Amino acid sequence: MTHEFDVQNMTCGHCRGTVEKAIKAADPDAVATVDLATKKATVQTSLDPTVISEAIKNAGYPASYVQR
Ligand SMILES: [Cu+2]
Repeated sequence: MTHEFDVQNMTCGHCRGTVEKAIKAADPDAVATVDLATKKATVQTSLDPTVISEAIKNAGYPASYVQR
């Protein structure tokens, strides 16, 4: 499943890398695209999306799941 998240507080490539790492730590098999301009993360994962948004939050970037 592909899920979309709004991610706050991302300002630069470093933030983006941190968010990507957090997603990969939660699910090593995830395919993640993090867009700085739109502040969105698109994540292909078999995990529950709340697990992913929690992982992003714990990395310091408040994330909310965008229902589709
Ligand atoms: Cu940054």
